[in-house]
Amino acid sequence: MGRQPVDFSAWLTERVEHVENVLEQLLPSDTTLPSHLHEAMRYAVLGGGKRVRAALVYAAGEASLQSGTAASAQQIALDHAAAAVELIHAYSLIHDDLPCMDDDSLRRGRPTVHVKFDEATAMLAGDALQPLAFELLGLMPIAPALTVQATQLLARSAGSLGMVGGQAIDCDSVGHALTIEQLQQMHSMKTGALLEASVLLGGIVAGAGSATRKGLESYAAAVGLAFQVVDDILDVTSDTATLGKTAGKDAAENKPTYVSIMGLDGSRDLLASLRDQAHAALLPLGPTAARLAGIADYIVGRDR
Ligand code: GRG
Repeated sequence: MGRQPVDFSAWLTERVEHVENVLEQLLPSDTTLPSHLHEAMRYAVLGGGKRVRAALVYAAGEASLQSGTAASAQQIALDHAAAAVELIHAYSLIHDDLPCMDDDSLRRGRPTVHVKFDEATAMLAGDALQPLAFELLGLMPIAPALTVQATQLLARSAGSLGMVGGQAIDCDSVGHALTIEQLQQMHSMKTGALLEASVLLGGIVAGAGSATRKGLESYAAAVGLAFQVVDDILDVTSDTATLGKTAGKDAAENKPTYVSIMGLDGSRDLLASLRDQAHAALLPLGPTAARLAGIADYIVGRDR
């Protein structure tokens, strides 16, 4: 992973393919017992997904490297960190789609895991992806102190003070009016925490100093929120075929969203200001942060 002078979309395509291969190799094979469980884990993780979180890990790594080019140990560590966040994300999607949560039958344009397999297998596949993510962090060939920081960060972002806590607030809020502050709190935990952790993991693995970490944190907060604002807009403006998941669910379930609270125009204005915030946060990092800037634009402009 050097500073290839390729444009952003070529870089992103290459990184998405790369992490797909990494995941393919790091997941247990579907011939390993219990093969049904491993088949479900592979089905959930492989063959779909924008891989935004993995791209954030790699881009933040690139922005943080001292020499500009990752040594091979750092490349392996970035691969493991990128795979780990995608595994946690895949587990969250499996569980979110279960009948006891969102009860959805379509994800990434395919039947959800409990529909393709069964509910117990889907639950166990999600359960098994979590420890695998932490095992991958434990295998990073970097200074143990950095591995400890990375592990603590991922655990905190995924747990009750992060993603799972946000999901709990979301479950409790259906049918209730939320203020914009409450909505923001819920999303910063449910979706923002793992996106932010992805950025910081890339920085930690690449040995970012405190000034760089500060810039990454501020960038990550803006991008994490922007991701959710786009998600709310797309739920209203896009369709099921394009999204690969059921469109229009938020309104159908009377869920509070940015669009329901601020309207479409207000949500788009917020999005534009979050993109400006993300770009401004990267200024002190200089040209090595170009990929992160590209991801901010990609997230704001995405159509699925
Ligand atoms: C069930 C523990 C537990 C947590 C679920 C993140 C989450 C918490 C649920 C996902 C529900 C959802 C649709 C949230 C909106 C934002 C979001 C995370 C969308 C899906 O992420 P993408 O668009 O998905 O990055 P791909 O398929 O591209 O990886």
